[in-house]
Amino acid sequence: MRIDVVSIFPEYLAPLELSLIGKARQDGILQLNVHDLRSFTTDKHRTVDDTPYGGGAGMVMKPEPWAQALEAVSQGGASKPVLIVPSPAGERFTQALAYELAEEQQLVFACGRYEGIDERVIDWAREHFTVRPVSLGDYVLNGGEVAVLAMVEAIGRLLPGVVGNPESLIEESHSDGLLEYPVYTKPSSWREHEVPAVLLSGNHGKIAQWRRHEQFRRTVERRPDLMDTFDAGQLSRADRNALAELGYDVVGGRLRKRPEGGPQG
Ligand code: ABV
Repeated sequence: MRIDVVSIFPEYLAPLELSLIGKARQDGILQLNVHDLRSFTTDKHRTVDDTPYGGGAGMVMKPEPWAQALEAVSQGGASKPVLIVPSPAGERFTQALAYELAEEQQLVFACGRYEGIDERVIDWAREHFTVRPVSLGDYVLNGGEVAVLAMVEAIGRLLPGVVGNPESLIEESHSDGLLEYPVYTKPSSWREHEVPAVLLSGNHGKIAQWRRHEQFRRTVERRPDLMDTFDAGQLSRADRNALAELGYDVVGGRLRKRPEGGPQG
């Protein structure tokens, strides 16, 4: 995969030289280039922003340096590259979107600063790219760079050969719509806190069932919104019993929360 990142703070992307993503670059699995937007300006002051038409606070990124940068990075390739524009006004970045983007030949990330990029860049870019404004979550950063660090890591680790043991990709939080179960290592007793006895039992059926129950328990507690969209169509009797204890019944392949104080609650 080829990834190009355009930013006025290319040094912000330095962590992409480290760890698994850095290794993927060294191994040639990932070809990642970071570009300084200012190198595509032509004026003496290397200006990238200007005041907003219509008034208001802050500055807007000028269109021409962006057009020059995006033209420079989108040379060649069989398919249109995907242009990802981090923005609190974008669609949510999810594990499902990470899997989808991991299939692309080329991704280009456009890191905006100030109040945003002149919207005409987004319109013009649709001729050359598949444009995806993407949000990491409902909070505001100073620019897209930190969002790009997160997205490149989430996408890069899905490329074949980046994560050493592919099995560790399978059982992760969010892959099956539930949060991950808690994990423990030695010693079995630590500062008067004990590892749950079932994990020391050697009974792998019971361990799998306990972990599944913990996934449900955690998801109910921390992310009840995920229970509403969970695919409950193919659950085992043990799963349905665990969910009943947590106050959820299966109705038409979905989970339905039993009214507080109702039967089984
Ligand atoms: C991009 N906040 S993504 C540019 N959550 C500026 C702010 C910002 C992003 C996000």
